[in-house]
Amino acid sequence: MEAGIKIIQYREKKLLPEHEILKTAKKLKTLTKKHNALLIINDHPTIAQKIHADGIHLGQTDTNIKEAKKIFSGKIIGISAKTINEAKQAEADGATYLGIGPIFNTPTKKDAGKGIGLETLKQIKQNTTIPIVAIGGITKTNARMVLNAGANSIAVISAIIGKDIKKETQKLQAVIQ
Ligand code: TZP
Ligand code: MG
Repeated sequence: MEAGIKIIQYREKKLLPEHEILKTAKKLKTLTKKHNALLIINDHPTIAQKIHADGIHLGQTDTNIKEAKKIFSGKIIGISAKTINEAKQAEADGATYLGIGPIFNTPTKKDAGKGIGLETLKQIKQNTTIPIVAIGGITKTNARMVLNAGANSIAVISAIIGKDIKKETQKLQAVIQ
């Protein structure tokens, strides 16, 4: 966040006890608030509610978006999509933004499937109106192309994690500004 990251998604895929996830989520809420960033919680609606997260991110097989809208009224609801139809449906259901990807092949998410590519991203952009957050295999080398293809913003894991996060984030910022 010191390097200008505006949104953090807490993505906890390990089978941790709920109180552990809650503890980390609370810490992240304090940190993001301090830095004027938003906190989105992946997969854990109850925890998102408990810590008053700014929003929730759901996959195609997670909590039904219509249900989520009742619980998270007024909050950000992001939906993952990898096809035009999924994206259009998510928008029609009331998603706040679309998480589109993987754009490129990535080893970070084993079950993500093959990268959908920039052409599909472009087509999804042409068929939807809500903001697109592109994810999957995005680095400082291809980030500009992803934005040019229609993404409003990018989400990254391996491009910054396990490295000098601040430095790598600044490099990314430099190519996307
Ligand atoms: N969803 C689609 S790809 C992906 C997620 C969570 C992983 C992105 O990780 P990386 O390291 O930025 O490719
Ligand atoms: Mg999920």
